Amino acid sequence: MVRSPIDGAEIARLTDDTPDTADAKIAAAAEAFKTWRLVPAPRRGELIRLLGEELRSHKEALGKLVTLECGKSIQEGYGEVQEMIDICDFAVGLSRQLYGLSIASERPGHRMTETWLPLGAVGVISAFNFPVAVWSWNAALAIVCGDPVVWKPSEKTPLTALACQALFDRAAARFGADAPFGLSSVLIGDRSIGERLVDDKRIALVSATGSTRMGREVGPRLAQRFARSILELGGNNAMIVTPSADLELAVRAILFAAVGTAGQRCTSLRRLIVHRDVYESLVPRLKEAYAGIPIGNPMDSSKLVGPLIDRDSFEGMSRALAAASAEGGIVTGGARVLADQHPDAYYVEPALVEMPAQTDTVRHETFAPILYIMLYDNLDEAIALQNDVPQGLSSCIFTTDLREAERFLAASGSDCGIANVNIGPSGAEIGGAFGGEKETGGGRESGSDSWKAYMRRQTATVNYSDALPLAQGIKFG
Ligand code: UN1
Repeated sequence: MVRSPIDGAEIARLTDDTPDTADAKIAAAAEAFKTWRLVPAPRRGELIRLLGEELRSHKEALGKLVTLECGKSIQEGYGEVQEMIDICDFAVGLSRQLYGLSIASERPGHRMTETWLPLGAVGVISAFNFPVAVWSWNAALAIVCGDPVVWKPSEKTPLTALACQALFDRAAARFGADAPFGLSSVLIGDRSIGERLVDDKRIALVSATGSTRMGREVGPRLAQRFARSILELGGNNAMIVTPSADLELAVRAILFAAVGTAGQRCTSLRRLIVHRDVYESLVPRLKEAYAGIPIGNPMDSSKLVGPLIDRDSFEGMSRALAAASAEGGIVTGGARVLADQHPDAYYVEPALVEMPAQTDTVRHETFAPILYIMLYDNLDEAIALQNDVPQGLSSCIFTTDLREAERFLAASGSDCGIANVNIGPSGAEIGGAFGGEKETGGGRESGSDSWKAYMRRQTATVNYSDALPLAQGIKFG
């Protein structure tokens, strides 16, 4: 049963895949690989171009479905579909740029190259909070790289996944007969279906987005069978606000990053590290801005904060606030609202928590709109605090001082996969590689050269001479 977090009402009932139907989809993907890998990459790009067209013409409907199913604001629902369109455009260009290398051989009459070849069927496991974009980052690249995709969406958001599959099927029908059956499919079900995907030898790579707890299970299972993984796990993203920061800009960035998507992005701002000299001018402004945030039905475009995904999530938030307050935190906000109108939905006031130190609760990722605020006196201390968490996804500094900005980006600066200056930690563009270090899992998706993870590298040496010189000058016989 699928429920909308907007009011808790049932919106659909779906039949789960059985072990047999899941097996058939994985088998079809493995079979599809045999022909799809031979289709020229620019032609594979044409399919993704058509998918991009479908997404463009259905942006509004799919954006609304995203909002209905996961509860993010309608602007962010549309933004998520735009992110899918962007990655399709990127992948189409990429389909003509899967460049290898030509390497100088030490042997006369020899030529060395490095070529990128299709890898095999790819499994995608995605979370509820970006129910469609994360699939598209993986699928658009994988398909251009020659790999079929089997997608296991979150149990909380299967409808948007089926909608994407329907759009893909339309694009494939327009593309023609060289799009094989099984090139893209969706597995509906609980974690046992996900486990089948992870453990199946026919799946060459699994790209999994979710909690660190999930990654700790998926990672070793894949390693056990020497399969590849792309892990996008928890984040605990911070902003350092320095004395020279443009505070007006900082407040706006904090609001979007900390309360957007009701704090349920892996890139959401969770920690604010504020210099003592600006603490008194920033924190009261922030409290004032928080007090005016419109909370409510995310389909109403005047509301910026929608509901949490479910009751568990609300309970997790309440537990974290109670723990932070027991550790000396001063909590502003955090109460449940609109409970009379929506007894089965969980709308909350975003919370600010002024902390005396970076405690265990702060170091833990709670997937809810809680922003912990801490003080600092010098930049080294602030960077140390920023890095002293288990996660390493995104980070940022607000400063107009060039030296501070560069120190933050240097080898001894932020240890995250994403480090921004005068921009919040969330809302990355698709052109860059997306992902992070430490317990975030180390994977990279989306832009830059992330495509290489979906291909196998082949080093080839061709001897066009009539001699057989050995490398390293070895004489053999
Ligand atoms: C996620 O929350 O899993 O940078 C992905 C961002 C978005 C993607 C978030 N482009 O916030």
